[in-house]
Amino acid sequence: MYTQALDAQPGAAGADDAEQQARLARFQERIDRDEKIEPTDWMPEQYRHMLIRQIAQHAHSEIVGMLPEGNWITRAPSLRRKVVLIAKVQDEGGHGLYLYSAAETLGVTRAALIEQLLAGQARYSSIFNYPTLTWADIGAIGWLVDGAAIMNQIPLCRCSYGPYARAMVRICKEESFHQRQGYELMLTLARGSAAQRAMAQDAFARWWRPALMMFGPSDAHSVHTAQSMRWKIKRFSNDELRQKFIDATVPQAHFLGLSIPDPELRWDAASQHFQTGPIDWGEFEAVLRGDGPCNRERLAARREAHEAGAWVRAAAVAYAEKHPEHAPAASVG
Ligand code: FAQ
Repeated sequence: MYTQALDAQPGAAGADDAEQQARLARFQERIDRDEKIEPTDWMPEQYRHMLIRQIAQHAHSEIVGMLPEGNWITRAPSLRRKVVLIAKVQDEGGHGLYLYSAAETLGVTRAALIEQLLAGQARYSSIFNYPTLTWADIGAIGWLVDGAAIMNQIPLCRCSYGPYARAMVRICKEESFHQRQGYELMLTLARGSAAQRAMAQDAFARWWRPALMMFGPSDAHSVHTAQSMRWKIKRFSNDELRQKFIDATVPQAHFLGLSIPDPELRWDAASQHFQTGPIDWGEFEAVLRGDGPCNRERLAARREAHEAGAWVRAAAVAYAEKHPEHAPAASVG
């Protein structure tokens, strides 16, 4: 396993200071040359922790993110919409699995990460603590939440850590399909009856600001951005990505004929960007503290699913013990 190589690497404590500095400098040179860092390569402990933190949060977000949309699978208005929604929710589950696997290459186990999530000790994206009240919310999530996810995640395909970057390539392709299905759903509603247009407008009004918050705190308050960008984990700051998303999304809203739920939104000719009114960071912090509209409900649903799935895990272990010849190659040894 990759983790054995990590265990064997010399720790900072035992290394002579000058040697450690030289090693850190060589590591940074590799990053600056845009070389990929692979699991068996030497890496600073802080780099490894930074990646585990971000990849785990990302994986948890995908898994918890299945819940708001899963809520509408039984109520999708047509067979076609139901099939598409089931496929999308399954994709999110798959993304979680690729990401937990990427995190495992850094020396943590998926079981430990899931335990942290269920214990309420892990972060996942703020956006999934909002409710899906109407069918139009499914369109708004695809258009705005997947749209924001793509804006944030395309640069992660060039992240310096190989396994994360490679996982993101496929994830981004699937997220693009998700975004399009959401936009197509909104377009159908926007071109539908007055009641459908009102439903689309209402969903847009509720999801717009939480979608802007997905990009994280403003650059002035972001704890990790500077180091993360030096290590080319993040390629753009939170505010840069938020602005790209706003500039891409406002014309899409205009095309749909929806009004932007922000009276202060305006085109700024000098900067050539749309400017929004202030973001309610108090609300963002409340959601991160666990006091968002659905935080408790989401964790309760994950715990229930985990307990209900105990027999599946037990059966898988029993099967693996009976049939070691079927074990995946990566887990042997
Ligand atoms: N929610 O210093 P920064 C998706 C935390 S996937 C909750 O700026 P960083 C697909 C942050 O962790 C969506 N917490 O941190 C989908 C840190 O806390 P810590 C998830 C947040 O890491 C669609 C603290 O605030 N995407 O949508 C949030 O440099 C539809 C300080 O922040 C990813 O995870 C937040 N919004 O930048 C699925 C992408 N923002 O750890 C289903 C990868 C910040 O010190 C349906 N992640 N925090 O306790 C990233 O790009 C980064 O981690 C950021 C945050 C940009 C999220």
